Amino acid sequence: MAAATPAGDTNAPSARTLVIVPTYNERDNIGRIIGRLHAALPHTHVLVVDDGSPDGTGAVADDLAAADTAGRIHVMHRTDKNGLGAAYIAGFRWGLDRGYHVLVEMDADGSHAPEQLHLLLERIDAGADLVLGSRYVPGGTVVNWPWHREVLSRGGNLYSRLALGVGIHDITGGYRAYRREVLDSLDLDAVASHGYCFQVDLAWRAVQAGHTVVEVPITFTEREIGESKMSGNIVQEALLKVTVWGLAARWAKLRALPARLRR
Ligand SMILES: Nc1nc2c(ncn2[C@@H]2O[C@H](COP(=O)(O)OP(=O)(O)OP(=O)(O)O)[C@@H](O)[C@H]2O)c(=O)[nH]1
Ligand SMILES: [Mg+2]
Repeated sequence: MAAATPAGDTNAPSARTLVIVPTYNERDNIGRIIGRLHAALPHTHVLVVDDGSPDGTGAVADDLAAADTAGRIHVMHRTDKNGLGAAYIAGFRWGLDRGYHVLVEMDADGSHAPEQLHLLLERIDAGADLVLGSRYVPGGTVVNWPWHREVLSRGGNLYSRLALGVGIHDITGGYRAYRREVLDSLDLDAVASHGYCFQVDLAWRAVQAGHTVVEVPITFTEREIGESKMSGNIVQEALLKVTVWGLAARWAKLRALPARLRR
């Protein structure tokens, strides 16, 4: 499974990279995104995690896998639509069981440019544990997003940064690369978040476990084809959970202070 990275290194962690792409009704996107990925980084493997898409995305992915003589494309078929978080957890387990060293999250809708994946992988190879593709650090951009989506996203990130007290600018973003040790160290069974909250949840767990989390600027482009699965429930879940985690962390810090300082 190890193949030379663009720099010709077969020992770098990124020589064994699995890109996990969760799909729900992405039949017109999935072939494009995998084609772009393999044009940019031919050595990467892909796992499509399809939740029984009614539009037949799963069958399209199967055809792509059968046609890839290099055996780089894999498909997991799940019967129920259980949200992005559950799909990623299943994908992580699959990849960890098969010995991949780096596990990447990437949307199918083209919002995350495969041509920029090397930026994330280079940081992993340089020693980072978790690399976040970030829209909100210098050099990061958002293309074609309606203004209300950007306001919501920026607001959610600002709130998370303040509530959790972490210096991460794009903790809700879903373009990231994990060194396998990060996922091995986390209790994946305990992660029950969906949507954006899932992203915050995992980054927060990684920070708390003492892993090195870094951000690299990316260009995020609004999906051109297919429908968004974003909903009000997803926003509510994130707001509530981030508040609870932030309060819990502050409470734990306070309790750790000697009694005389608390008075
Ligand atoms: N397997 C699986 N994939 C999902 C589910 N919900 C969303 N996805 C996929 O997760 C990725 C992100 O979903 P999007 O609908 O693009 O959500 P988003 O990026 O937050 O929203 P937009 O910015 O509006 O596109 C896409 O590849 C979706 O097909 C789900 O329940 N199961
Ligand atoms: Mg999207």
